[in-house]
Amino acid sequence: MSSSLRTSIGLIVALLSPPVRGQLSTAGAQFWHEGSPGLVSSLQEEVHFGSALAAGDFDCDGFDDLAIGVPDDDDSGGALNRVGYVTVLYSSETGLVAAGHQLWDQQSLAAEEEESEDRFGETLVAGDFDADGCMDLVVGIPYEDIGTIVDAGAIQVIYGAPGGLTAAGNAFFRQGADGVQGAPQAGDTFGFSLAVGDFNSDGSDDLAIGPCGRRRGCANPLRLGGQRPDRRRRRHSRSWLRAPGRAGDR
Ligand SMILES: [Ca+2]
Ligand SMILES: [Ca+2]
Ligand SMILES: [Ca+2]
Ligand SMILES: [Ca+2]
Repeated sequence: MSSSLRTSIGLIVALLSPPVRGQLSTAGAQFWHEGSPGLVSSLQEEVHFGSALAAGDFDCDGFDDLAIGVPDDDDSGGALNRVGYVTVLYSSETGLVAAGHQLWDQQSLAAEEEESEDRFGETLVAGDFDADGCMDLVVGIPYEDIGTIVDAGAIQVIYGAPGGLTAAGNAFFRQGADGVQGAPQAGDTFGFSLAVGDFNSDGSDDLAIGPCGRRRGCANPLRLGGQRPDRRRRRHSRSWLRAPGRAGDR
């Protein structure tokens, strides 16, 4: 790997805690990148693998797993630029493993189309919004266009389950729909920042979504805790993305 390529593709280093309490160590550290052995994605330049990360036990097996944003990945053989996707690595007692990893993008969730400059996975956060004990994943799509409104932004929620993150019940949120306040405007970049907390102390996680545009800098807390959003209006996945994943340019 050339030094210039090394700096442009993005890399993940996972440091494991040794038995000594309270210390991180490079002993047993793992090194992941696009094209790592066992991953279906191939090594490409300037995809920014790992520019967003979120950890959580998505398959509820007691080991924390890792979601990795790859927001500047192209798709459709390069016809679409910077659509983005998310790789999810699952863990075992030896650390993160490639086996069973998942790729998620807007094609696999079918809530919205893939378009150039969506940057799916620009931001990530994990929380247990339906309080089932499995962590769920929120994917920010801050450059999603809503109709002709450029870069209005949106988020995608993917729920955890004993078999891993599942497209079943996945939810797409944007401003001005499904109870989310505000109207989407060009450049709002809704979903550019995300935070999880139990804001109403009911035992299930809630989600805060910002910034609602750099001009206003507001937050638009959206409570997702307690129960799943209304699924009747959601379209479900077209495909299950456990490895070997989908065909394409990855
Ligand atoms: Ca796990
Ligand atoms: Ca899109
Ligand atoms: Ca959950
Ligand atoms: Ca709550």
